[in-house]
Amino acid sequence: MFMAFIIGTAGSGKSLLTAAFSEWLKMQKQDVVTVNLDPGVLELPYSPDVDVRDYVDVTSLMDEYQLGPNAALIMAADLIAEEIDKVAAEIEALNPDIVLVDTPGQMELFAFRASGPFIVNEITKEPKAIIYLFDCIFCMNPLNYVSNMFLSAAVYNRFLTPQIHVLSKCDLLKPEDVNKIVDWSASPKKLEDAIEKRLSGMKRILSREIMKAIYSLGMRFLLIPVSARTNEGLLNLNTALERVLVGGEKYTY
Ligand SMILES: Nc1nc2c(ncn2[C@@H]2O[C@H](COP(=O)(O)OP(=O)(O)OP(=O)(O)O)[C@@H](O)[C@H]2O)c(=O)[nH]1
Ligand SMILES: [Mg+2]
Repeated sequence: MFMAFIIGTAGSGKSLLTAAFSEWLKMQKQDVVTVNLDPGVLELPYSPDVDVRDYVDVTSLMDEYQLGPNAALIMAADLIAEEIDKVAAEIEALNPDIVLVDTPGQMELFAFRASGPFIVNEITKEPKAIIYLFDCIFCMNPLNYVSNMFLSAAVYNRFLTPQIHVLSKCDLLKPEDVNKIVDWSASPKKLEDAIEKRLSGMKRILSREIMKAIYSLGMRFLLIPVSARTNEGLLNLNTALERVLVGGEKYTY
């Protein structure tokens, strides 16, 4: 069994990608299961096979402990960690070859609290990967792009798990803009040129130095443009995932 955790900032397209990619994998005759780890979500664009809302109810936490929505979500994140054995048992009973895990809307709840890495470690000992989403709408400008690189590096630092980088919602940009962002991701020189050209003052200096610091650590963020609306790029995403998880083989025979 292989597991991919889909992580990204709020609204970056995690849930719709879980929906589109799981359907695409099913069409390729792959044996896939979807898991919803977002306790606060009201509606999902797919029917999760395993749903953390069966274990943790954010509305009752708000009522019972007189919490606001964010405090209740923090509490929920910690309670999920306590229930993770049951979630893992449900997944194991389904015995799929590949599991797609949709993570909570607020990335910091999952990535920057102790419970997230605990959940990723405990849910399975099988090979796993993270699919990190760069929301294309926030990548048009080199300043935002570098901020997203920084966040992505921070996520890597938390999980130390193989990470694949996706430029999500690419149907919303013109192809030339998608190519430009992909070029930045492939070539530090092109990103540096864009920083020099389009930013000034402190923003230019900070963006350039953050970029250099990340590259000097050997981290690379080659982006795969994907649309969960048109299914563009799902094949490339799958190839990258297969390479990381199964050495280029299929998950299911
Ligand atoms: N055009 C387009 N819209 C998308 C795509 N993916 C997601 N969206 C839209 O972006 C919004 C957020 O998508 P979600 O899939 O809910 O994103 P999310 O990261 O799960 O959001 P939270 O869990 O609330 O943080 C929705 O309105 C989606 O319809 C895409 O590939 N193309
Ligand atoms: Mg979501």
